[in-house]
Amino acid sequence: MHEKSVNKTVPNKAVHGVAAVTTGPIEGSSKHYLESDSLRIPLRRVTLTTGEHLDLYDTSGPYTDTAATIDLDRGLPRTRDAWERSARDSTQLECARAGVITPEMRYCAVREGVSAELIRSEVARGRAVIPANHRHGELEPMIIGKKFAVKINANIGNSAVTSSVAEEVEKMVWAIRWGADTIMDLSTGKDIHLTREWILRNSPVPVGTVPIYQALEKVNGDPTALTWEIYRDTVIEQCEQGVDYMTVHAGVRIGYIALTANRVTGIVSRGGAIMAAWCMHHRQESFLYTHFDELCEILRRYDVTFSLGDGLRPGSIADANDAAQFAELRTLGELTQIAKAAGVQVMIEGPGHVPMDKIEENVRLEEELCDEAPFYTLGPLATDIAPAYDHITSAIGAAMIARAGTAMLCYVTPKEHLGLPNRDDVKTGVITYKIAAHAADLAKGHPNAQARDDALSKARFEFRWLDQFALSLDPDTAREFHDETLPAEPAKTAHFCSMCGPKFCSMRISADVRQYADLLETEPARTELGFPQVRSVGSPT
Ligand code: IRN
Ligand code: FE2
Repeated sequence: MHEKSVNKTVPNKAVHGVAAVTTGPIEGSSKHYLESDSLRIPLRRVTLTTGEHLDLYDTSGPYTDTAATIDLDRGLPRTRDAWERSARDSTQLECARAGVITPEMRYCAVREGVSAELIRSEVARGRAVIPANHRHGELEPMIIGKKFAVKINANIGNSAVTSSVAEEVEKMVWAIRWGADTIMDLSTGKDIHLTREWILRNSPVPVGTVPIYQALEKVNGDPTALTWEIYRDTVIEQCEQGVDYMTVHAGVRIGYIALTANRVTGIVSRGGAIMAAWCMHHRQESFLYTHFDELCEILRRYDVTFSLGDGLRPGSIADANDAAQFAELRTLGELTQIAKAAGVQVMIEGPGHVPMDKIEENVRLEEELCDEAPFYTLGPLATDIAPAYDHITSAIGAAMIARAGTAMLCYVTPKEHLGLPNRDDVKTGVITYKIAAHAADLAKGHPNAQARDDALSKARFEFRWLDQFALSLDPDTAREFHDETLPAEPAKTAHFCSMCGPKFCSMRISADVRQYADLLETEPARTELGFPQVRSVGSPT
């Protein structure tokens, strides 16, 4: 039922459809590039009405260039193919260990505002990953690790019921416009290979997948008919296309399944449930676990990063931090060692649904068991009682877990538990998660994070409405809300808004307070009230 609206927004024109998604610069920003050693790193420049500007990390790809459009058939230029090839036969992890700084590392260093050496050492230590398949030439590399800005992932992809290829590419472009650092194509319906091909050829951000979904399509949805060979061939097919990271639920071992028997919500992971069904039917250990070495060999060849899946994550507050969840985590730790020994980059997926008091333990255990491999969590939702608002229930947990050291957050949209997200849900999910990630960056003292808050606060205090919009995560909605009551142009510099009206605006009265202070006639009077000796009215500093 809820899927209906999706098909209405964009005509189902399959591959050759004309994109209906917004491209071109974000309101109040323009695209710039930083040239550094033959690399061209994008940034988003917010030019303020004061003449100053602020440069922001830019995930949006060429789509926010002036007059940019989506050209589905042509795809993005494969700029990365021309980069020096030293890293082409090995992984970022192997290069980092050998002391080699790759172009991808230099690219990430400029984006993060840190030294390339810090990037290299964090990758070498396995505490950060650069998901970058050798075959994803369209990629603008990025790094995931707790020393760097907290990243967010947006899940897109069709289901058997709804959505076309063009729509999925549009969702990707839309998600990165608002700040998604990576996207995952979770398509399960028809045209899986084609959908992924078009997403990859048009995506400047890393693309992740869950290969077991496509493998299941190949056996017509019957988990018991899966085989290692079918799975392996699917992984190779996706590696060849350029997928940058893959969720592999290899920690769901047959012996752990009974631990979920008394849970309130059993196994909620799709991949986890599929593998549990296979193990129980065949009464055999998971082929993902028994063939893990071979899987490492394949991923190493392309430098595809493992995202070790949390197939036994808690799907309800009642099940958080239980024996099944932590048994799997221990196995993920063991697999992390194997993957890293094989030169493959690894991150670890985490929950799920977790009450606030049990969140930190998840990070502590993950770091201990998995040798600080980057943690990548789905929320977690801090309560179960708000379907239709699970972007919020989960952003609460996401902010907390990111502050505790999680490197990437998988977004949750308002449609979670209810239906496939449409374009608006994707934007809401991304903006909500940017809030969680940025709040964590601030608390962690990440360089650059606070500059944006300070600039916005200053604009707010000085009634520079246009600057306030431009600096916000969602300028369009901020302006729309403001203009709902005060649409006239002069209101863009007015010293009040319709929330309090002119007489009750605390910021305006606060400016008066400063003026009164400046009118205090004698220095002793100033000193008595504790004001500094000299200051200028409305000084922005
Ligand atoms: C992230 C952390 N834990 C799970 N995820 C995401 O959930 C994962 O990256 C992928 O997008 C999706 C996999 O869902 P299942 O198959 O585990 O339900
Ligand atoms: Fe859930």
